[in-house]
Order: sequence, then structure tokens, then C-alpha cells
Amino acid sequence: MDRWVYPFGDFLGDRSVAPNFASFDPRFDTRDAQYLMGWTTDGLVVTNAGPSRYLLRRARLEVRNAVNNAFVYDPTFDPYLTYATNQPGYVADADPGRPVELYGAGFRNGFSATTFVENSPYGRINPITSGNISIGTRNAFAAMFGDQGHLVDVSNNVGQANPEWTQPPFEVRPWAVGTTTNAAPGELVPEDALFTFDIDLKDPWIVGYLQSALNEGRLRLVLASLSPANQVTPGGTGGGGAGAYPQWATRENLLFAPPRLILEGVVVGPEDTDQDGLPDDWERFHFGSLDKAAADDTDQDRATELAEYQTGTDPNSPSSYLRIDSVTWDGDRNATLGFPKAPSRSYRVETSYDLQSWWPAQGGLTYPNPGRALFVEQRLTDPPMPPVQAYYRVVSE
Ligand SMILES: [Ca+2]
Ligand SMILES: [Ca+2]
Ligand SMILES: [Ca+2]
Ligand SMILES: [Ca+2]
Repeated sequence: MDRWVYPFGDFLGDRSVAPNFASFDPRFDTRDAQYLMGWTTDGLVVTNAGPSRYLLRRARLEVRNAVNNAFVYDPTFDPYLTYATNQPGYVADADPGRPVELYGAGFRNGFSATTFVENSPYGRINPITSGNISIGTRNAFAAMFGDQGHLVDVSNNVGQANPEWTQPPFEVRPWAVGTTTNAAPGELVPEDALFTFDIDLKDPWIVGYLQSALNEGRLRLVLASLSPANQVTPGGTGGGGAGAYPQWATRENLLFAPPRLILEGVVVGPEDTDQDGLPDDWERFHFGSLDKAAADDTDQDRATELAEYQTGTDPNSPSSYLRIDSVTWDGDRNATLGFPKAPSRSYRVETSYDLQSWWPAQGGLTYPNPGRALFVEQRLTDPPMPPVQAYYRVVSE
């Protein structure tokens, strides 16, 4: 499926182009025109294997630009303050043009990847008129993972001049920024230019999103750009320069190829021919053979192959293994522990005073930095203050 997600008009799933542009009109989402794409994968990839069993080597989206010389190619991320002309920290854009960004898809108002289809209503307020305030109401939206590990709507990360909008601006981290070889940075982009988005597989939350999507058989992605919304007729030679925006060919487009998703990886099945506890598919994915044994430690990080398999870390990367690698204390002897997060894994932190009996540490987990988990202990006064030494361990689930 593909659907131009834009406040005005219904049945926008039948459009032949899906533009990406911003609106700085305070009545609408700043990322005004988004492009939702979806693939039903269950005919190609087995479903319900369990999210962590979908191992990915590459995830790439390809889309074609359907408007000639209308916008300037910018292959690099622009910080949000370069858009925030009405805010104190505004800085000028360092390079010509605006990047095109790829995100995951979030849904609200009861919709999901399954139930939001090409002709579903845009949002809770429907139809939108120019008199309605529609900020943050769209049913499908570009999203990234926030520090609680939940999808966060990025449609208004630059902030809003509307007093009804109280969320402060925040920086985004796109899952990919589009690149093309059909134009040089700073040049106008010709029609039929192929834009490639290589999804960031170093971020365990993004990998986890893809894994869950394959597990369910429905994968959804959203393209967005804060390119300015100066109109250029599709198919025309706009020459709009920095004032215009990309328009992507949808699957309804008769002139240019539709979006294409390329995933490389393996679904780990249960077979374990050499009976060493490491599934064949996992061994072949990482080592190209079944030669490794459970107790081996190829990358010499002191985590065995079996431990790396069980915790979802990379057995070929010495920096990838589960361990507590940062500890600080506050005045009440509460610990703050840092450790790496792996895709589709959750964690339990346990504590002990004697290394004999363990119980759940009291506190909360957050994910403030890519690939990292942070446990902030908040010990209640009862049970009593611990002795001088306390021990902690992280359990991967
Ligand atoms: Ca720029
Ligand atoms: Ca094996
Ligand atoms: Ca290892
Ligand atoms: Ca490792």
C-alpha cells in the first residue's frame, strides 16, 4: 500500500505522486505532507517466528522523484534549529536544500498498521478545513523511538507557533537520509532520479521495529521532508530551486517506478544440526558455516557464542556484548547503570548484597542514547539502606 498523508482531501491513496513538504502555518503539522508506504510480507517471509529471530544485514528503500528540477539535493541531515526561524537558537542552514528523511510509522485514534489503509481518514478531525487546527491529529505519522522506547510523532519536532501546542521542540534522528547519484549536492534533482535510503541497522530500536514488522507480516515506513511548500506542477520543469519540494512516484504512477524495499537477512529456524545450542541459521548468518561451538568466543570479548546468541549481540564484534559498563552513585547510594541494548530484547536489573540472593532492583529503564540502556535506581527507604557493597546484574529477556 502507499498513501499520501496530507490533511486536505480524502482517498489520497490513489494519487500518482506523493509530495514531501513542510508547512509553517501554525494550524497544521510542520511535516505537513508525508508519504506512508507499506508492504505485506507474509507471502514472502514466514511470520510469527518471534521478533529476535529476524536477522537483518541490509534494509534499503528506493523511491523515484517524479518532478523535474524542482528541488535542490541535500544528502545530509539539517538540525531542527536551521528551520526554527522564529526561535532564539535559530541558525542558518549550512548547505543548500533540505534532506528527505525516512522514519517508522506510528498510528493513533485506534488505527494500526493493519487497519490504516489507503483510503482511511486522515485524522480525528475529518474533513479538515482551513479553519480547523489539525496539529498532532493525523492517524498515521512519521515516528522515531523516544527515550522511553516508544514511537514518538516527529511531525512537529521543530516546534509550533500555535499557542494550543505545548510540546517543546526536539531533535530528530531519521532512520535514513535519502541519497541519489542523479544530482550533485546543491543541484536541482531531475525527474526519475532514484533516491536510496539505507536504514540505520546500528540502532537496535530500528532493527527491533523491522523485526516486529516482519514477525507480523506488515512493514510500514514514512518519508518526510521539511522542504518549503512552493508549488511546482508535477511533470513540469519548475526551476523552483530552493523553494520547491520532492514528489515521489507512487505505485499508481504510470511514468516512474514505484517504491521498492530491499531486505537482506535470514529468519532463524529451529534446526541445530550439530546440536551445539546455536541454530544453524544463526551460525551461518554470522560465521558462514556450522564450525563454531557454543563455548567459542570468536571476537574475544569474553561472551561465548551461546551468550551472544542468547542476548542478541554480535559474535563478530568485540564491542558488542551484554555487560554493565558504566556505574555512578548518588548520595542515597542509588546506582545509575549503563549497558548496551540489543534489538527486540528487554532487560531486568537485579541486585544483591551477598551474591547469593538476588531481587529486582527498584528503579526505571530509559534509552536516552542510541543503542544504550540506562537504569536509574530509586530505592525505597524500606528495605533498609544497603551495606557498603551492593551487586547488580542485568538479565536479557
Ligand atoms: Ca540543507
Ligand atoms: Ca548449531
Ligand atoms: Ca564473543
Ligand atoms: Ca561480541
